Amino acid sequence: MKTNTYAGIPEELAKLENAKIVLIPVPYDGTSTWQKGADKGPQAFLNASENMELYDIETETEVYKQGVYLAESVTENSSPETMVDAVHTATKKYIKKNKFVTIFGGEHSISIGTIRAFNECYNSLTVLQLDAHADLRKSYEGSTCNHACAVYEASQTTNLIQVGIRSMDVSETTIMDNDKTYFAHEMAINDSWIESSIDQMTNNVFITIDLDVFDPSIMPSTGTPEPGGLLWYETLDYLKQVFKEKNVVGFDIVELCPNKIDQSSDFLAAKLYYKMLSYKFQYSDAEDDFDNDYITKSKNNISKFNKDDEYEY
Ligand SMILES: [Mn+2]
Repeated sequence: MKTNTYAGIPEELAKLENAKIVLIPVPYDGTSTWQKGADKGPQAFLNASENMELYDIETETEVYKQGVYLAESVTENSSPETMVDAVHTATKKYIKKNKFVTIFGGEHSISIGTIRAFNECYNSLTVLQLDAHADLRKSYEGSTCNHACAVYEASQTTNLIQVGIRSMDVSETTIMDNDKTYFAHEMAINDSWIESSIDQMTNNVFITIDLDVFDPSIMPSTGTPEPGGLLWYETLDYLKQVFKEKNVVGFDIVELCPNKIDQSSDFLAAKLYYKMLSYKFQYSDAEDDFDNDYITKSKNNISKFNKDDEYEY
């Protein structure tokens, strides 16, 4: 896959030593239960990115000038567990190189590895999950690393906030924290979720976006589409606010399941990724040094998130 630079940017800006941003593709689709194809997501995303204008009108910036290094794809797929380990290792490696680390999947199980890495490098981590599905099962089809379990570990070890949820199994109700869950049917009639969810975030926020959080009318190319999802501008307004008020330490985008006939979803994913980078670096000059402020915590940070940590900076 690694034949070009991200979005066709000049090679000088794509070198690891010059880049503040790292993009790790994870073309993994080992546990999906409905439509297969999330393994094709990263390539479709990269193809769409190459055909995208690189000036962001809204922020009046060209964020690619901060430098984007396209890392080697994580292709380990002998088991869900070894894939998660490989994603964890790659993510942590680049966090420790003081980069702004982003990951493009692949199905949602890859986020078990990305979240674990960020949680080991940041105190009081909030995980903001935008998703149609709760993904809170402790294990599914014999594995704790199934896509249906994507945020179970995060629910136990981080300050997990779930936004856009509209599909779940009754067994997940016992794990879900209702105070920190924003259901799509409620969001549709009352926009208090925006302020309320941001108030619940600690300063360090990792964002995991399952593209099925969007309405299938604008994002049909995903493994498990669900009606009643988020639209483009409300999502951007929300993300813009999160980036402005919090220290977003990284993000992943998952579950692009490309469709040869309609490529608009690939472009939505490409634009979403670029918008998020634009919001992150909106106020920093390309010449400014970047410090991602990571810390090294004890390796197995599996203690339950401390409620006293909430709202603290
Ligand atoms: Mn998901």
